[in-house]
Amino acid sequence: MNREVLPANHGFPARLVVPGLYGYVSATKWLTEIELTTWDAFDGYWIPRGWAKEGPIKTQSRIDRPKNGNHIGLGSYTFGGVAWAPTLGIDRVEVQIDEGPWLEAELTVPLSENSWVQWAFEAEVVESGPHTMRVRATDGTGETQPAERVSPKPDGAEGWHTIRFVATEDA
Ligand SMILES: Nc1nc2c(c(=O)[nH]1)N[C@H]1C(S)=C(S)[C@@H](COP(=O)(O)O)O[C@H]1N2
Ligand SMILES: [Mo]
Repeated sequence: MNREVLPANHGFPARLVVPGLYGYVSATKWLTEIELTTWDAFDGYWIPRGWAKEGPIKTQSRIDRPKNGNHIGLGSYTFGGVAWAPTLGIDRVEVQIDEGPWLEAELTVPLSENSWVQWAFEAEVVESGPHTMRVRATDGTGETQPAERVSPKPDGAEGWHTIRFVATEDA
């Protein structure tokens, strides 16, 4: 890792990472034994515990700036966060402030279709008081992440990340 022998706390002697799959079905580490079997004949550790056998990473996006509950000043503000859709890539990220229109954020150039993409959205905050903000991403196939919330179990969370922030004159 980083051109050095894999350290024990990162999984020595072997670390398996499969792009596009959640860790629980792909990120084996601290390998002690390999058994040759078939997909149907074997269930990994988490499967009998109620998690799905296949765990493709879902298209997701997140608001990091501001944090939920933050106070921000009136005037120009750069909202920001990340989005990811391995192995499809991120096509676009849109944000919605209060009940306004969905507007496209700017994206950084991703390292690959598998990597997280940073997004930024500059806006003029003119109304003081509480506001709501939502974000949603669209992947390389044109599919937009679903609005409805779904819990992580059994195969990954869904829903549009939503935060509240307060605009004040003296933040
Ligand atoms: N040996 C071993 N490998 C494991 C696990 C574990 O408990 N033991 N947990 C898995 C889960 S659930 C995840 S999310 C990833 C986390 O990898 P990380 O250390 O890079 O966060 O490792 C996976 N590999
Ligand atoms: Mo996990």
